[in-house]
Amino acid sequence: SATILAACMFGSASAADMTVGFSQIGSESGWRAAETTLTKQQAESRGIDLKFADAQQKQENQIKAIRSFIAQGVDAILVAPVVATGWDDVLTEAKDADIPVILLDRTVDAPDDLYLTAVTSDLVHEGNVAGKWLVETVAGKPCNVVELQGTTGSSPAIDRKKGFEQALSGHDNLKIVRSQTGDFTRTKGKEVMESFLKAENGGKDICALYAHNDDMAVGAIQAIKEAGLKPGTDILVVSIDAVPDIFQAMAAGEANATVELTPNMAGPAFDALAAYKKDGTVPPKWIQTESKLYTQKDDPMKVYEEKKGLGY
Ligand code: GZL
Repeated sequence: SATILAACMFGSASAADMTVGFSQIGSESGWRAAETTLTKQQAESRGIDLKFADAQQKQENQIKAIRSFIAQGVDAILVAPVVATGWDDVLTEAKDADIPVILLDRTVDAPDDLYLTAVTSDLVHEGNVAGKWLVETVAGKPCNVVELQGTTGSSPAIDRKKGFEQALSGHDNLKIVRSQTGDFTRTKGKEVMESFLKAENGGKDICALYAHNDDMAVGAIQAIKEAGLKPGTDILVVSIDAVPDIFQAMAAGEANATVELTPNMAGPAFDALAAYKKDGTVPPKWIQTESKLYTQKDDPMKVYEEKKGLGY
């Protein structure tokens, strides 16, 4: 847009004089809510005027919001894309309006010249870390696994499933016997886990739960307890995000492992944007955030306290 052009021509501009539109998925999980909080804090601390739009997990609302940001002539747009497909047209409209788009925490199946960069973790790797932990923990014993998938068609649901299955391949003692979406929410995670328990001999035939995020795991833990079983011992629980509540569950012996996903995707995004605006520095197409395994051995209540201050 004109502002970016001017800044490129005269340099010296920082992010401070930018207006940025943020199309957020919704607040389906504790992690998502923390990402929103941190994005607003990061914008505030950098003097960025952030226009925020919550899509209630509907792609059509995200597309509407992006079109409105284009009409407003914002300097840049952040998008956390709820699903991976269906973005080509609206991203082309942003490109034609010379407005850079940055993807947060999820990717899209679209030509990569339609966005400036994507700030995400390695979602396949996260599933792989979770799967490897389970392989090592069951150590060759037969183990029927149930899987709570993330939002259908989202890149985390696709990639976390892929990574987990890669880790289990070659270990025939581990079998995924049920797999269904819990849409990344506690409520749906509990509901679907209740159906898994009923379908698997009251849960007696289930050895482990793999949930694509901690919120579904926390809902499932409730269902396991209501079925009279002990989560964390009768049924192992491994998930992803490392939100505070999973560490409380770990401290209570009700969850076993989680793979950390930072909710601060906006920091690297705004840094890339400021450099791009200041002197046209083009960032890599993928800015990867770290993934770290936490287990009950990692002093869960200490981690809980640390996390409570970080946007959660
Ligand atoms: C993953 C992110 C996922 C989180 C969930 O990058 O998109 O969305 O793991 C959230 O908690 O709903």
